[in-house]
Amino acid sequence: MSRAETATAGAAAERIDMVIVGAGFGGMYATYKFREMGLNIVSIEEGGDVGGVWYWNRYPGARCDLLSVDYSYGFSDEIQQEWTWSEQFAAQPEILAYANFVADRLDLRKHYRFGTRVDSAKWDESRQLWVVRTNDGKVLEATYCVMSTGPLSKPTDPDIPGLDRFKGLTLRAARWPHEEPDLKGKRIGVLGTGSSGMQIIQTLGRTDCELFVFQRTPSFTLPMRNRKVTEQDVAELKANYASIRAACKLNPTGGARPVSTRPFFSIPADHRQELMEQAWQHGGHTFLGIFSDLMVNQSANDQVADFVRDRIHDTVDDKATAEKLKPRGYPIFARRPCLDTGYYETYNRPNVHLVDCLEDPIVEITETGIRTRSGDHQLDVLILATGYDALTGALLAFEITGRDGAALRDKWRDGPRSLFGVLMQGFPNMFMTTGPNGPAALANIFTISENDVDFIAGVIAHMQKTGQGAVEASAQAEDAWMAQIEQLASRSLMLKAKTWWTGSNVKGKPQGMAMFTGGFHKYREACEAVAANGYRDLSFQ
Ligand code: N01
Repeated sequence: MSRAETATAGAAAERIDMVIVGAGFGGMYATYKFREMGLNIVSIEEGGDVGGVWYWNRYPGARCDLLSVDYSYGFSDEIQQEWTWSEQFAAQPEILAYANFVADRLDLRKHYRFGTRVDSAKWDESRQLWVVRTNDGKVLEATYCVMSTGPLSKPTDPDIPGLDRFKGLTLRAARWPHEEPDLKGKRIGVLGTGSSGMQIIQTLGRTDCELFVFQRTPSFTLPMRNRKVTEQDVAELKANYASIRAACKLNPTGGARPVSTRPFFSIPADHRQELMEQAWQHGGHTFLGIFSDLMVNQSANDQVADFVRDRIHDTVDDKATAEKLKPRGYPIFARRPCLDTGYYETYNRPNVHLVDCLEDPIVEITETGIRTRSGDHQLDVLILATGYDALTGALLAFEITGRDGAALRDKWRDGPRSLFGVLMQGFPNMFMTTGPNGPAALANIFTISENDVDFIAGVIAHMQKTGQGAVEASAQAEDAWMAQIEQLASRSLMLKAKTWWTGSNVKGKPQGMAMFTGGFHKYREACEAVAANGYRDLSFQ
């Protein structure tokens, strides 16, 4: 198909086969895959270049807490052979360099319109195409839309009065400036102690500044124990990529980390202790994989949480501070676990001060700092690491209108609904990658993205072969998938925490587990089963 100009509501429209939204790792792979299929594509990205979250999140200490080997594409052997990671857990500059390397290697940039936002996408039933309007006044008319907008791309500001009043420098973890701000010798307040906040705190805490940590809910964190990748590691990795990638597809995490089949209480108490000690020393997410039932057995979960609380007690010199840092009242791993490098040790430094906002709540932000119930904390810089309107936020940020004028916002009023987080009933020819009802943030984003894009490519190839113009999830298949998500989640302890996983971090957002908790391997099997039965769960026109 070739590009052509048509007229839509007065604006000249560009007719293409597919619009892809996002230049994160999902959107980049989609851009490559659908170009290779011969589709005429335009990819849109709000940021100035490729990288998605890694383009925006340039805060001090930003680093991935998944192993580099997992956090990379497996679809191209050339790419995995040509690229060499320097650390087991890569830092943001190296991940961004990887995104740029892939974009150069596959010549992806020529398809992108950077610095551009989608304002609306509307399905035109009579012409069976999407009319997509962007903030530069342009109109695209596309047979297919692929939304690779990312589960964590719409940051949220804290709901605290006075945020606009602060006269010092306000920085957001998720929108960190490209020019490094001068923080030397400053009085810095950090709001938020999730993965972003912790990385900032452990990094800035070691520099020349006075750091005030405003902690509401303490998070659990495990030692990362990062190290440089050796020449031998690289040789082994490059020789074994094929089997590693194949194993990832069979793994609930979509990654290489082993996952135990042993329930906690099936193991003698002294051996359990030994396993936890070993996993703690080994570092990374190993700890998560040593028992099979941590997310369904509260007593097992309590004992593992106690083990971690004991490590906090051992590490933090001031025992009153240690008590404040100990997470309580929710199961360990029911909020996304962080991996740190000396996070708790940071609080042994004289320039790092913990403000416990459960005991001493924030009242307001003033011109000169943060006022808590006990008094004023004077600050030069305020860093917001206060999280995201996750999973659905980026898609609901603009207007998506499906068949019969139905708004996505209405369809998702009580929470997101779709088949696999990929297709939606009522929204023909619109696809998502790492969408909200897939494993999204619970498994490796690369493995999911590759699975989703390949699945969509299969659907489109089937449509081309059978001469179909439009596809969506059948109502029955979507309902069955959503029922499975609900049933799996009802057994899990994940619903017992206040977290972005369940939408409870955003005021007014529908609450509940929107993600598939059955593991990446089961998710992949479900997608493959639909393809294997000739896509009968989908509805074609
Ligand atoms: O966000 P979060 P994040 N007053 O939602 C606090 C990925 N990620 O950006 O829990 C006071 O986890 C809030 O407190 P509370 C990863 O998947 C990965 O850190 O609501 N505090 C919480 O402490 C991660 O899970 C990497 O009580 C307020 C914090 O802000 C996800 O991104 C690195 C507040 C938000 O924590 C999100 O992590 C970074 C208020 N009014 C991120 N409002 C790696 O790979 C919010 N908070 C390492």
